[in-house]
Amino acid sequence: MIPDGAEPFKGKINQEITVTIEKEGVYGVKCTPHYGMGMVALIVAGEPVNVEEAKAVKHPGKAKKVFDELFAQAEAE
Ligand SMILES: [Cu+2]
Repeated sequence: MIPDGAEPFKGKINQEITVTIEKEGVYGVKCTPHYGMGMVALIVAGEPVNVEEAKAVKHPGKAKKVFDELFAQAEAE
């Protein structure tokens, strides 16, 4: 769930990471051990150019519900 040409990023457990977003669009973020429990985030940088592709991604368990809520919230802003 990142725009075309954007760099994927990955942090280690319990370590802060700093990411500079270079390409506009939406970025899905998941906590690997708690993904199925819905521990996910959505970053919207500039225009959400890849939102339809991002919405088409399938997610396990509660992650789907949380992403649906995050997309609805992003669209309401
Ligand atoms: Cu987690």
